Amino acid sequence: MENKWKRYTVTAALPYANGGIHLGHLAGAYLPADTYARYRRLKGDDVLYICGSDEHGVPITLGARKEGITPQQFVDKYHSLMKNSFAEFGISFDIYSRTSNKIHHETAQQFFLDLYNKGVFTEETSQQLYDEQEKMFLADRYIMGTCPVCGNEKAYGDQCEKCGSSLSPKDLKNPVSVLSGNVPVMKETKHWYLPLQNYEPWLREWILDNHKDDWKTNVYGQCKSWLDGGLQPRAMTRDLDWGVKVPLPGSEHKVLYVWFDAPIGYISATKELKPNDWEKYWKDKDTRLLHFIGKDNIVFHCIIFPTILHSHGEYIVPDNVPANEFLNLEGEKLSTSRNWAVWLHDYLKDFPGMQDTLRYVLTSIAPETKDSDFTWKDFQDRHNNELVAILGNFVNRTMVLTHKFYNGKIPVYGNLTESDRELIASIKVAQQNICDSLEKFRFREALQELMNLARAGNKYLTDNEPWKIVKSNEERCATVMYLSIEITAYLAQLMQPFLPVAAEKTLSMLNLPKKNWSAELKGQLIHPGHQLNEAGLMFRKIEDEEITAQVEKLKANQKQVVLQTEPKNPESEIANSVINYDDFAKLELRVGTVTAAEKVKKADKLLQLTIDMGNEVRTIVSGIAEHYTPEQMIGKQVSVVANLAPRKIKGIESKGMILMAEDADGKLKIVSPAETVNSGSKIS
Ligand code: B3M
Ligand code: ZN
Repeated sequence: MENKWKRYTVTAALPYANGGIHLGHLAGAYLPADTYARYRRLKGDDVLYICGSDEHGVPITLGARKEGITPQQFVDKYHSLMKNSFAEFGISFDIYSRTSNKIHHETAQQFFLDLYNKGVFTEETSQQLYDEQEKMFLADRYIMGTCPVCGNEKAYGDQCEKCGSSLSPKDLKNPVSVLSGNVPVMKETKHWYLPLQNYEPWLREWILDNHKDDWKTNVYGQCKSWLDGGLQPRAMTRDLDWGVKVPLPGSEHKVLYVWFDAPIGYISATKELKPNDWEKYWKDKDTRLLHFIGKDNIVFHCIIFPTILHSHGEYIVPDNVPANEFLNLEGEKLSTSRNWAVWLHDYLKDFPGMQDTLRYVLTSIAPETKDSDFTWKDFQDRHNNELVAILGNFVNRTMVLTHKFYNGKIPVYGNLTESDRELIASIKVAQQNICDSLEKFRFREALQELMNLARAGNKYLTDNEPWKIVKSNEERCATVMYLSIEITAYLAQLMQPFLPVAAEKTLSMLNLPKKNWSAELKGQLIHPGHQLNEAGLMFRKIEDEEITAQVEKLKANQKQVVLQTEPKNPESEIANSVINYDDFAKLELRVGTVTAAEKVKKADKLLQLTIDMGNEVRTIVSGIAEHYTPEQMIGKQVSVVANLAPRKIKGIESKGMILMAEDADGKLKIVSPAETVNSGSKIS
């Protein structure tokens, strides 16, 4: 296949420096991009794989505020955590930079000035949402409310994560400040806008006409619906102190919008890596620019950033944006706030040296066309039943037998049978299919092709049983072993983009160098007389206990976070627990009158209360025995959560819960109406 591209600029979304790297990140962007970059390098292409930490934006300032440290301390901490886990995992970035670097601030400011001087931006003074208590304009993730498109009540000011719509704070219904929980007021401020609507004809032609056939349908479909919905001007500046300063006079407290500066981070990183040579990776039409991202980043990489690049005039735009859908975990959506995630730094500790297993599993279940699910059981099964039993087993059998029969020296083979020739042809087919699939970003399919070749190898050994004919038919045995080693050699070369550690091991056992896939991966890779090195084990088995431990850890850590969200200061308490009126309205709160009370046997803290709720009498078990005697409770009016699902406590069915106020010294006091009301009165 003739390749029209001179070089490749491969980017993976810059992760926010606000946590670790989890499996969802890996499966979404970093792993497919890494596999692809490795493939291009093996083909001998000029490729740069660019990434770095995104250190601006509200996720950073909110995170720092929560931890009680400065944004700089916060990003320093998470940048090194992420950088280290990527490196240890073997993601082969050519550079992993960060957007707090000086070179990035300069590059982003210059880019902004270039557009400003070209007259690209419109300048608008308008009323924006403002938090009076915090004395701050509320942009992006500082504001939450109901998505006007899908009704999600937890949409952010810049985006609804449920339906993917790109939003402005003023689009939200019932907006609430994430900082104070207050309803914001309107206040005037000036900003610079990118008039996306003016670029709609260009975007339509570029995406809808020119990339109908080569972009993934999920990506193309999202772009089409945005374009059909009509584009709006989008502010490229914000009233904040953390970020890249707006390089215009009178803008001391304004910074560039994080989605303006972050993608330019790809360019700054390239500059940092290739100070004298970076331009051809961004400005030459023969360079293929590819953005690997998760689906929540599509609008930014397909509409906004390309418009920024295009309006500048000197830059190329992406040729493809192979965005993935989401990876779920044990049937549930990954969530960093609930800590429902498997963190890469934890994985590397628990499964040292087993990077390839995670690569294998995440590629096998890659959410390429729809969301997919990672489970620890499936992880174990795929490792034991596929990597160990198919690939590892074939390589191991071949190596061991060759050492046993020929002291590891490749024998002279005899005549080839029809089935031998078919086998040789199938190697070529596998190689071609792997390349074709990788070219189309179909990583799952490519990996399947690799495994099919290993399956064919196993079948060949089993069908021909060389161990039975080693004495009786020396020539045939030699041919079978020779061809098995030849398949192993192809497997070792072809597994490199997917399983780099295993590939390295196998090549070293085979005593072979890496081959260039374009020039050298053809014909015989192994010749009679070649000496193999010692055989070693490629993969160990994963035991049931290891998997049980992981599942337990996942659940335990999830609980920990629930406990930790106990507020450290009242401010963050409010920030953590903002709910909509609708959430509140779901609670049915009523006043009840205690008509009887007794201690619950064998439970020091519990009282069993009989409560008159007006039109019914209920039993509620409550943890107040250390604060009230049964006698004190009788006749008291209490506030009851009346629609709580019934629960058995010490064998007693408890229907509802009574509200308590906790004093500073830990004493509980019942919450009662100030004056007596009818039993069953609604609290609202
Ligand atoms: N940091 C969003 C994210 O991590 C953002 C990506 C920037 S790519 C230029 O999902
Ligand atoms: Zn929505």
